[in-house]
Amino acid sequence: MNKSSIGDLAILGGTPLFSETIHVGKPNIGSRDRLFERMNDLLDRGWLTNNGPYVRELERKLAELTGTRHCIAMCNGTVALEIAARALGLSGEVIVPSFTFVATAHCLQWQEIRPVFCDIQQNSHTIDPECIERLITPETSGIIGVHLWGTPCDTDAIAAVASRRGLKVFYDASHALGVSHGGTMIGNFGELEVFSFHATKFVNCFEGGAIVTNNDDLAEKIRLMKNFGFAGMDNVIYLGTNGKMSEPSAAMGLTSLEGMGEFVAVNKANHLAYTEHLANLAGCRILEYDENQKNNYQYIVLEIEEQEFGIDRNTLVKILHAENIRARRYFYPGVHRMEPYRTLYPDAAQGLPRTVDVANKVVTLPTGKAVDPDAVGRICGLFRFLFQNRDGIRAALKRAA
Ligand code: T4K
Repeated sequence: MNKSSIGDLAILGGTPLFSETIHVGKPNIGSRDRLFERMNDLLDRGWLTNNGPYVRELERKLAELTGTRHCIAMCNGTVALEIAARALGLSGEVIVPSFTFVATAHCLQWQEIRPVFCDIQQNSHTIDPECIERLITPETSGIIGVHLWGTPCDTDAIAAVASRRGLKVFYDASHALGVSHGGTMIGNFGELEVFSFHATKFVNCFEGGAIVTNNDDLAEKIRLMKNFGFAGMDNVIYLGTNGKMSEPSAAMGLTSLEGMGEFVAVNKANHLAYTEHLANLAGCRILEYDENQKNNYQYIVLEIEEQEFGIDRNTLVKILHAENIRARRYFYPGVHRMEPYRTLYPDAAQGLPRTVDVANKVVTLPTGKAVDPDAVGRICGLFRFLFQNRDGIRAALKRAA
């Protein structure tokens, strides 16, 4: 039911717009029959992990999709990032954006490499190559770019800085499976790229990740590293860890990959519906994708300008949650304002004005197969109602506080 008066808002005691909560990050479930077939098959086979046939098939399919020479599947994206940094021999300082999921920085700090936080470009939310240049010191060994929301970084500018200053570059492509950039698939930029297949990603392995690269030696090293350094039975030739993906995860991944075309179509239709419904709504900008490239449309990202919209982002999120719309403030407050970074590098915010600004106004809205155009229409109808009644709502919330 749509809202007709301010008192209808759930935050003020009205009935929530949705009787069941709709989440950002609700997993896309592909064919259950195919998944259960694969589960039965792997149980019958009695091969549950350690480079099983489903993991190898998933690696082949991901390499094919990204057009890369090698894909190494892993237990999750975070371990893949840690292994990536280690395989590239990064040390000292590495330049990363602060506006990202905390794992991008943790993968460095975990192995005592200092993440040096870099600002983002205002429109794309990706790392700003000009800021990178200013942060380079004699201790800098590399750069991690993040294709945030599936929006590719400015890879040409980053490659130019890196080659001028002798730095290694890799990309956290956790959000960017199936995306192309200048006609080249994500997976082919930098020394390597890392994907996440966490349950909340549009293609998922329950938990999972992968590194793709076109470098044969690097791929070999990564394969050893993710399997304790084993080069064959009883033969350890390298320091390694356990980064292996299990067969049930690969079974989910293969099933999810088969549904990818459908998931992208649903995400694209939802993105279009949000864009049309929110067009011309003051103070509400939806992040666009480059329609000349391949996109996965897995995030619906809004920037809320309080002055124009009339309601600040944090209050908006509380209103949405009361209506059973579990919107998220990704990636608030910025990694530099989380521990241990806040304590270790208290001055970092000074160089990050755009990160702080964007982190204070972004909200991500539900999409994926759990959301249909009707739900998008109702969510956007609520946004229009909030905008039209902004003064009264602010006053009513103040009285209720
Ligand atoms: N780099 C980047 C840029 C990343 O975004 C991520 C992960 C990584 C690296 C690391 O990759 P992994 O090591 O995770 O493979 C979630 C995910 O846990 C995380 O994977 C993801 N980024 C991040 C953006 O989102 P939280 O802390 O928001 O998770 P949580 O539990 O609050 O769930 C998010 C929403 O999804 C909730 O509204 C509920 C819904 N949900 C979640 C799960 C797990 C479901 O509906 N079903 C589910 O099974 O981090």
